[in-house]
Amino acid sequence: MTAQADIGVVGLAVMGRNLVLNMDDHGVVVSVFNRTTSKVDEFIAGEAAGTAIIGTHSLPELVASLQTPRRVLLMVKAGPAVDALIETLLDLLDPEDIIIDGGNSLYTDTIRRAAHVEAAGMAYIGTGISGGEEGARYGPSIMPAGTAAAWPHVQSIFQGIAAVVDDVPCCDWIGADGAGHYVKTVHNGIEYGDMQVLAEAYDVMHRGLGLDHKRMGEVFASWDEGPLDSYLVEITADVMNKSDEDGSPLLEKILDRAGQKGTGKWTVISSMELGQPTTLVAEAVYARVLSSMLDERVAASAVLEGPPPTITDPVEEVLADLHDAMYASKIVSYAQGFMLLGAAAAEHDWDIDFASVSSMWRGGCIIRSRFLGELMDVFAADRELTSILRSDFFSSAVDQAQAGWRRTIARATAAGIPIPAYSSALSFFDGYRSSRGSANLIQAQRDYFGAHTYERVDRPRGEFFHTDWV
Ligand code: NBP
Repeated sequence: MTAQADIGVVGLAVMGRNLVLNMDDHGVVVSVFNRTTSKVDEFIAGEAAGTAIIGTHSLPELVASLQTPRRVLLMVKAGPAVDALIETLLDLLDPEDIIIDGGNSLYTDTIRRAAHVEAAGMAYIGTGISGGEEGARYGPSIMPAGTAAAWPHVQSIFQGIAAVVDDVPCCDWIGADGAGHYVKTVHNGIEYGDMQVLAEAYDVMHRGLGLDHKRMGEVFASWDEGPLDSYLVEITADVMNKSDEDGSPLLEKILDRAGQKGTGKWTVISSMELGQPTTLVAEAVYARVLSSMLDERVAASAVLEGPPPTITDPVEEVLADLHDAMYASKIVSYAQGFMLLGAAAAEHDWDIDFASVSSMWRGGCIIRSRFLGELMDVFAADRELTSILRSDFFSSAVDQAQAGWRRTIARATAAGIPIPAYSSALSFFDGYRSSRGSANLIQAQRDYFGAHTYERVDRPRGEFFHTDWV
């Protein structure tokens, strides 16, 4: 086999196939391999017919087809398959060659793998790729990190196939080892949050106000014209308008039992480990967990009473407030997500540029939105900013939305409609803006039962006191 391909891709499931076709569209010569080799033949004879894509039937054949430095992109199921492929490739590749993992790997696995591959003299890139099938085919958001020396060898390929917003590709170098997969994980966590704030708006409109699906579709479509303009709001409007075969709204035929694959949970676990209050994502994950306990909920609904889920205030007022509740909650969620990124960057010594991350998320990925452009501007104006809530733009946006946000929570709570994302975001906001809260009592209790000591407001920080409380 002649070494003619620019990059080899292992894994021809939905993501791998579409990325390969995208690369081919951009003049990149790709050779491909899949464990089940019949899928290589089907791909070459089918979707890839007439392209320059090269099919191979073994990893040695794939490696032999590549120009040096060899670039091998793994697009396989995250987990042990990645480790097994790396071990085989280390025997086949030369120093300076590059192994790239484009799956949804856990960032701690990527840190371990990067060290392992670099110790063998090769380069390792772990990259988040967002946007699903459509993004992979026509322009995803790509978040690569790892061996910095490898970036110039993949930059033109990655930036060439990525989504583009305002002439800027939604792909840039994130940092060392697991930084790219970490950024992708937080992206997915934020995605859980964005979906939850939309689900809560639907519940308030549907059960609380009794709006029909056409009207709800119009409300979501109108929100897509303003500061909430985003892919997820747009598709939510489409979902409202979709009818089943009998003409009734399809949405009401779907079991309210949400699935999850783990990246939201990883975000929350990491936030706990790093001591960061990423509360809205946590509530979004827990809301999915509670939703999945369907039998338990059905049994509980037979014995537990609550108020009728009816909101009787004027519809237009409720909708205007609901919009503000969504917007303010979303601002808090992104503030929390970037605080988490900042803590992870400090912990792992990653030099993550928040303006660049916001820019990369503006296109190609599920959370793409107008909001991310504003976020990018805020971070670009102040590279030291730790929380967007302290920026002029977002503090004034929250200020304007605050009254409607509070009224929405009051109405939903009085009507017994769960709004964990809105209310946890507001509790965070109220705690975050308080220079004195209630943790003095926690410290007193801890000192009472466990002699854990406390600091005093009238003494320098770092001096600890214990009281004999009885
Ligand atoms: P899947 O995650 O469904 O994985 C299927 C691929 O992995 C097939 O090519 C399969 O080969 C291969 N594979 C498996 Br499973 N075990 C293997 C092993 N031990 N050795 C070699 N190959 C193995 O594919 P996907 O949905 O295209 O996703 C690929 C990656 O991208 C995943 O990490 C996923 O989390 C991530 N991702 C997916 C999406 C999405 O929307 N689907 C979006 C963003 C990121 P086979 O054909 O022989 O079984």
